[in-house]
Amino acid sequence: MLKRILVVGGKSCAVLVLSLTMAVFFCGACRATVPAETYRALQSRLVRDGYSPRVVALAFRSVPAPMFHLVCSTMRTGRGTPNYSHFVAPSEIAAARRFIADHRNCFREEKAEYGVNPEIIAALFLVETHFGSFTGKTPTLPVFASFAIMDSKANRDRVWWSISPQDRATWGRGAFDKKLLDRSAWAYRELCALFELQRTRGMRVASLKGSYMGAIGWPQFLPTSLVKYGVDGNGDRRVDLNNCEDAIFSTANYLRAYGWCEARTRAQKEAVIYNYNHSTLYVQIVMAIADRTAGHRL
Ligand SMILES: [Ca+2]
Repeated sequence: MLKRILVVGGKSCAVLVLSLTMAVFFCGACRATVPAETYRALQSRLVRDGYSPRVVALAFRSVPAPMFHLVCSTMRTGRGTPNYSHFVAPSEIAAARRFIADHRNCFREEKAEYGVNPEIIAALFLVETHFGSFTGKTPTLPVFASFAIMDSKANRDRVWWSISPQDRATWGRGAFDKKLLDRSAWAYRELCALFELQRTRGMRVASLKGSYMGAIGWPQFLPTSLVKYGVDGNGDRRVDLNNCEDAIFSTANYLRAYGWCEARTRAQKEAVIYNYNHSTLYVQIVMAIADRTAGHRL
């Protein structure tokens, strides 16, 4: 069956336990009263960029106070290297094989249309969310709104004086400001993608939830990737990355767009996965899972 690309897109981040812990923590911060001026400049910018004033106002009506703790946590230095090694435990490889077997029909259709091997999709889902078990409960819009308002010096000052003296010394104010300004620009693009999803696909962006860095669904796509690569895999004319079939087709679409099907050498395949998450360790573990999961029959 030909699947309809509702074009809506992807990517990840994953330390699952950390995600969950932080999601609970940050949701707690969501109940504070929000002064009207907090997001005023951000809302005005969205309207200037062409989004409906009514839609923007409605979306921000229940947005909680900025998650300064979240922003601060991303500016801590000296954080440890993530450990992905448990993902290649025999029980995890067995789970990946079982996942492919349980969704054999969907993978057959995906393979016929996109040509992406199931084991690489299964490996990504395993590392990202353990096959949809940990997609995150942090409201997505407030995450991007919190980073987007870091274009204000007053907001950066607040983060600066909330991180430790050691972190301030490691960063230096110039590099710290540059990093947060880059994050602000990134978050604004993602915020625009959310409103694009609402405008073109009717998604209710105010109700979207995901990781504490704004990644959504089984494959942990960012909104910009959802816009570009989201695919309706189950034929209900919606793209929902918390639906397994939609997640499989969307991830296949993403990988094909980044050249997976033309990649012949190991290095070429690794380069495709690197686009998904800019971490060499991540790439190595995803490839290792796929290697060990290969050999199934569709
Ligand atoms: Ca669907």
